[in-house]
Amino acid sequence: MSDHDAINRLRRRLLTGGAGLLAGAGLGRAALAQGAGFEHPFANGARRLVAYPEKRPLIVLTSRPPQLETPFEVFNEGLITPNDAFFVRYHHAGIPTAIDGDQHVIRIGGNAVGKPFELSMAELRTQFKPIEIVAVNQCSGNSRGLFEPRVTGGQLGHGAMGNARWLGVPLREVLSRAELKDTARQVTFDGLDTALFGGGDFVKALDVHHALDGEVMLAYRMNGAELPMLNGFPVRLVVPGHYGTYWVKHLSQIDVIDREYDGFWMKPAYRVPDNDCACVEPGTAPAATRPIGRFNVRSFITSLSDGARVAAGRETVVRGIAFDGGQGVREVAYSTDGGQSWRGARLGEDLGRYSFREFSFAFTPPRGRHDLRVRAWNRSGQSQPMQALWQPAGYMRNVVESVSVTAA
Ligand SMILES: Nc1nc2c(c(=O)[nH]1)N[C@H]1C(S)=C(S)[C@@H](COP(=O)(O)O)O[C@H]1N2
Ligand SMILES: [Mo]
Repeated sequence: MSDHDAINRLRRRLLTGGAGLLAGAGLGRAALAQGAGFEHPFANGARRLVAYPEKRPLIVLTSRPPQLETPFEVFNEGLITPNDAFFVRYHHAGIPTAIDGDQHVIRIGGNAVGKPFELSMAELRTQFKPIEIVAVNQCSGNSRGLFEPRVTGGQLGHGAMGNARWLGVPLREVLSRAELKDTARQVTFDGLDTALFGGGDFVKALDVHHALDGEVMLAYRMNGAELPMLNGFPVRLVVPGHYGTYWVKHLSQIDVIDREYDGFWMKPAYRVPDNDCACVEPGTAPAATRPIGRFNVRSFITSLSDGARVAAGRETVVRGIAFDGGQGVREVAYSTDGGQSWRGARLGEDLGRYSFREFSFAFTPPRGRHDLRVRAWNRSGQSQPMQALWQPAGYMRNVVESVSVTAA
């Protein structure tokens, strides 16, 4: 069987096995039967684990549209998040359930191009030189469920992120065929999903100089395979170092325009307080906002979960991951006494400055409870706050997290 047949078979499987599940009134019976319980460490944190098409059982936030979180243990299995474990985020219930990858085209236009054109997937694959970047995709609201005081929006744990090897064509190369005018100011991106129950179509925008940076890409492979349907088959935008909201899936329309785009999903949605910390006093509203941008610095212990038991008096190697918005991780420090004293962790394999970076440290705990914390710095010296920052949308949590373990 050729690669092509295999892919078609996959799409058909999705259509028959998944259409009812995805487009119907919610979860199918087959999926429900697999549903085990899962509890986030915050009020109303009870979730179900369900296997959607092309996915292993993931933590369900909503079923229509599907919004799925990666169980945190997955991040301890390796630096790359497998496609079948990669989180899923949609805004609208009108998601595509079957796409013929060979018929799909991206329309390129807008009032600031001299030459609008249509690009087929075959042209995208064969007429350009692809690039590959390992990059983290993280939802702006990752970890939102932990905000204090609580905020509205999807109550997520830490699983709305993932790290993958993306293969695709730099947007710059594609747009070079469109003869951009001097008036070009922003580029907008639209995908095949539609708003079934109101709310504007999900359209995002980047400034033209960002869109043309040679790294923003039209990705058609993820970890050596086609994109899973739920992660944007057959092509999505990858915006390295930037929050997932810009990574438009099932990309179908790109417009270069002569103004700042002000559609709902750029304004008022997905904005952060326009100051250095992107934060405000808890419970207050920001005076001014800007569109959310790059990731701040984060780090997580992955090999031990909160409440874990470890052997007293024996060396335990603790592992974890750190990442930032593209400077790259320079240093990770760890504390085993709740943040009173810190030492340097060992950094592991470097898959590039947009990737998760592994770290580890050895710890020989005496009997009792230990509050483990990790804190990362990037190459420009930015780090993580010891006290959580707050903002009304619940974006950009990056406080130093605490993992409490008991040695016995
Ligand atoms: N077409 C489309 N693309 C989209 C979205 C969407 O609702 N529709 N959501 C965005 C948001 S907010 C995030 S966090 C990422 C999530 O990517 P994933 O579902 O592949 O994990 O997709 C982005 N791309
Ligand atoms: Mo998101």
